[in-house]
Amino acid sequence: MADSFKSGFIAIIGRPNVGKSTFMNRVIGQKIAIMSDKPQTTRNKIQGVYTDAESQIVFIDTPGIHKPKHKLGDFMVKMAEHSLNEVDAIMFMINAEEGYGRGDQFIIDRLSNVDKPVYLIINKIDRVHPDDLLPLIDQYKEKLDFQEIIPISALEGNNVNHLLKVLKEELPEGPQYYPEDQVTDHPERFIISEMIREKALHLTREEVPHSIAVVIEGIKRREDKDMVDIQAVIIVERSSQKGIIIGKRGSMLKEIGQRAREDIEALLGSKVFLELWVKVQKDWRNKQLQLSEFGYRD
Ligand code: GDP
Ligand code: MG
Ligand code: K
Repeated sequence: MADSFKSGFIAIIGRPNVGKSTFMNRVIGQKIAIMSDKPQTTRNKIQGVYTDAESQIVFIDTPGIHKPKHKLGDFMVKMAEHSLNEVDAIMFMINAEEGYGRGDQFIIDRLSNVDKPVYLIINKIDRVHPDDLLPLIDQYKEKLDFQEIIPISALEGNNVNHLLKVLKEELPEGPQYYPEDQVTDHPERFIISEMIREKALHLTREEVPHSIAVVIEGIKRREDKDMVDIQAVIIVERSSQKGIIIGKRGSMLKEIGQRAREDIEALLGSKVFLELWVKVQKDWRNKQLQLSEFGYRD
């Protein structure tokens, strides 16, 4: 490994059908393509991990940043802005064939609250005459101060290597977060854990400290039906806190689970079976460093 290995997180955002999945497929390759064929992947927030000899780029799709079909609430929008502030750079992808639209305005409004470099990626340039790009560029330039504007064709590959090179330059020096052969993960884990944590704090009227943690131990979509199984553990530091969260004959934990499940179902767009339990673990914050997952970096 080179001694100045670079790594980081890049959010890909953009309206549906602009070519985000196509770009991921091209960059990450075959394995992710199989997943992206499923219609729910766009709601699934898959992330792709690109690794080469000197860098690792973790691409994430940010829930709540796209104009929602139904109202997901302020919480989601806040979470989306929060997670955009956690990444190293943002790729805002548009379709060269289309003009500026309301969906873009929604995204640009979110982006204007975010203090990270934003790259405007104009995709599908194979479909337009080069002369048509300039007015489009001018139109978007007015809306936001982009770090750079890069036209590509995700389908045919034009300029994709250049884009990767530019993105790599944006990344800080850092570790390899994921093994080379791991190309996807569930970035929605963090949001799901925050949803559960929020319910726990709210329903116990904050009788437990904010430092409680929720760790998602498993997320799996059932093959045969539209159902996602999730196992999560609420970690507290004292057994008295465990008692509060479990409640009388488990009533509190049941309520937390029920409310969290409703939010998670809205997030994932499918039914959820949520298993929730509570564990006492002293000093868990010190152990936090061992959790390399995105979202646990304070
Ligand atoms: P997403 O919803 O943003 O993930 O968009 P997809 O990657 O699913 O792409 C939507 C459609 O646009 C698909 O039919 C792709 O084949 C097509 N597409 C994506 N990128 C390009 C491109 O660079 N050129 C052309 N001509 N079509 C593209
Ligand atoms: Mg897609
Ligand atoms: K996607």
